[in-house]
This record gives sequence, C-alpha cells and structure tokens, in this order.
Amino acid sequence: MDAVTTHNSTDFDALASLVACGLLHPQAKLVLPTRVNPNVKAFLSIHKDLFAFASAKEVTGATVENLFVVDTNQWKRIDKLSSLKGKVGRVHVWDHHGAETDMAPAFECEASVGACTTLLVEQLKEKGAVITPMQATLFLAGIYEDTGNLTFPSTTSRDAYAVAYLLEHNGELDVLENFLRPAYGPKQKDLLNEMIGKAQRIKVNGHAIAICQLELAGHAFGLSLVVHMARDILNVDAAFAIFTEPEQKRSIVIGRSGVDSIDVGAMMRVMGGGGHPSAGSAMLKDVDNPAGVQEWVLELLKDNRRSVVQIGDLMSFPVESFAPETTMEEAAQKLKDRGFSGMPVVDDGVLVGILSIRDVEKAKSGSQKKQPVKAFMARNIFTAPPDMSVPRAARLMVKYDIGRIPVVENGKLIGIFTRSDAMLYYYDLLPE
Ligand SMILES: [Mn+2]
Repeated sequence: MDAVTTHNSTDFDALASLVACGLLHPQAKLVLPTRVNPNVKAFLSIHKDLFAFASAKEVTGATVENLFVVDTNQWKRIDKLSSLKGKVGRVHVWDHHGAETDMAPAFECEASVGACTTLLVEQLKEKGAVITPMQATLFLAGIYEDTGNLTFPSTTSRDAYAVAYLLEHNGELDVLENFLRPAYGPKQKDLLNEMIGKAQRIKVNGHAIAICQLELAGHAFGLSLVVHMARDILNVDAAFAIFTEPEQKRSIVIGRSGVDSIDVGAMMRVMGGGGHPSAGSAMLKDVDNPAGVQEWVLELLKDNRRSVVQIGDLMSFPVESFAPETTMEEAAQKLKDRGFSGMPVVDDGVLVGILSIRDVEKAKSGSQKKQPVKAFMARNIFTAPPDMSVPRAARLMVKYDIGRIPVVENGKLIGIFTRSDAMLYYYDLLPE
C-alpha cells in the first residue's frame, strides 16, 4: 500500500498539498490527521465528498511501501501515522519549512517557497495533470493562506507562478474568501491583546517606539495588520513585533512607522527583508532568540536617522530652466525637444516661476507666441527644501497634483524632484 499524509493541525497548505500529492499518486491512500484547523474543517464540511480519505487504522494496519509526507518532514508531526516509523519501505517528503528532516527520506523536495502546495502544483504542471476547478480552488487556498495572499516575506515568484497556473485552471477566488480566515479574527485579536500588554515603550532619537516579542504557534494570518493596529492603539511613532516560531526555528520581524524619519523598509532590508518606508518585514531563518533580534532592531533604529533618504539625495540637477525673457515660442520648442511637461523659470539663480505645457497651450496667437514666458508662467509655486523626506514630498505631489517639485536652498534653485525620482525610492531602486 502507498499512503499520503501531512501534519496535525492541518491548515490549507497541508490539505492542498495532501490532495495534490494524491493526484500525483492516485494509487495512494490519503490520510488526514485527527486535528485540522477550524477553517479547514469548515471547508471539508462542505467539500468532503469530493475526497476519499482513508482512516489511519486502515494504513497503519497494512504494509506501507511508499509513504508520502507533505508540508512537514518530522515523524512527530504526522499524528497516528508516526507509528509507521521504521516500518515503511520508502518515505517521500515535500516540504518548505527548511528544517532538517528526521524521516531519512528516499526522496526529498525541500525548497524555500511560501507554500508547500507550490512545489506540488509545479509537479502537476510538469506532468500535465488534469486539475478540476475545485482542486485548483483548494490549491489556491493553500498558497494564499501560507503566503498571506502573496504578501508574506516568505513569498517567492514560484508561488505567484503557481497561483497564475491555478487561476488558468479556473480556481475560484470568491470561494476562497469564504473559507480563508478573515484577516482579523479571534487569533489576531489575541495576538493584538498580547502585543499591547507586552509592548515595551522606548524612546529612540526622540521617537516613541513600541517593541515586543511574541511566540507564534503555527501559521498566523494578518500579523502585519496586528502590528498596524497596535501602533495606532499604543499611539507611538513606530511599532515592531518580533514573532518567533520555535518549532520552525525562525523569527519574523514586522514593523510599522507613522513618521517619515523612521524608514521601516530600509531597516528591514538590512535584516534581509524589505518593505516600504511605513511598513516592512523580515523573515530570519534559524533565528529563535528574540532578545537578540530586538537588540538588532533597536540598533537599526538608532542608525535610521542617518539612513533616511531625503529629496536632495534623489533630485535631478543641474536643472534646465528658462530665463524670464525667453519667448513662448522658444519655450514650447524646448519643452517638446526635451519631452518635459514643465520647466522652472529662473532669474539669476532665483526661481521665479514654472512654465508648464498647459501654459504653453494658452499662447495661441502669433503675437502671444512672441511674448516672454514671464507673462504666462505660474508664479505661485510650491517648493521644497532638500532635506524634505521622500514620503512627504510624494504626499504633496499627490495632494497638489504636481509632477515636479523645485528644490530650493537659500533662495536658489538647486534641483528638481520628480515623480520618477519618487519611484526610485518606493521601488527600492536606490543606488547602494
Ligand atoms: Mn505550509
């Protein structure tokens, strides 16, 4: 006999991997552990007829030739089938947790992907296996749950490709919505309460910081939402939570910042993760000493002031500009040649206005085209100092619907900060 099984406290990734592995080995019996997660239970209560599960007894009472173990690689995690230890012909393992296996497998597929399901979907794709819409939906649930809808730092491009493949096979996203845990449920509520209770308040560089260490049992959804809410409730400039999963020997750091001078994304990049200035996370494998991680976070916070990128670092210069006496005709030609939507007007180094394409279009008649730009330029202009933070400049560009901000220091125009400069920052394309 051949059998497939997975870990106790079965989540969607485990169930999906189990079913997918069953598709690869149709002769094998599928054994579900006794304890399954509540949302998986809810899913099974409706879909159970679609799967033919065998009892553990049926399998442990037989001679097992091949045992396929998915989403774990530990004997102690597979419930009743752990009694097969030392009695099976060959063990085959599919896992993504990165832990050392104690199952002495004849075959092992272990990769750093967000969901174990991804590995099996890749295999199904390679074999050209037929996947029904219902199966595709279950597999999507597995990947979405383990990757937090492809947002967890553990997510890889392979997970996203697998999702794309499953969508091609008519996986139903609206079904998922009903079964995947809501982002803020009882578990998140407990974590939030724990975080608020345990958080230490620390002053760093004049900022109020909350930081705490929490232990996670099993995968939890919505961790970033929890940290986000905690920052609001604790009313601090930035909040950090260090979640440790002792069983997986790893820690997840999640940060949220509400001030421009604390760039969480930059901090998390140093820790091997990533994110945006206001939100970021890092997954630390083989790290289960939260105190050490906390120290690291605090060190980075102290350094952060220096690492904050200012618009002066990203602005373009020297700036091409018009003199006030430039004719509208010349100006129109220059904007067209350069492909600019506007240019500053500078008088002896001092910014006096901005001429945009919109202004150029106003000069229709021949005599208007001969007039100087100072007659048409906008004089009421928004400028910024070079030490303004990028997020603040970006917010101002959105608020005032402007694509470029002249950067002015001591009354002189020293550069121009554009939307594309802001993009460099947000998409992490900054030169090292
Ligand atoms: Mn998993």
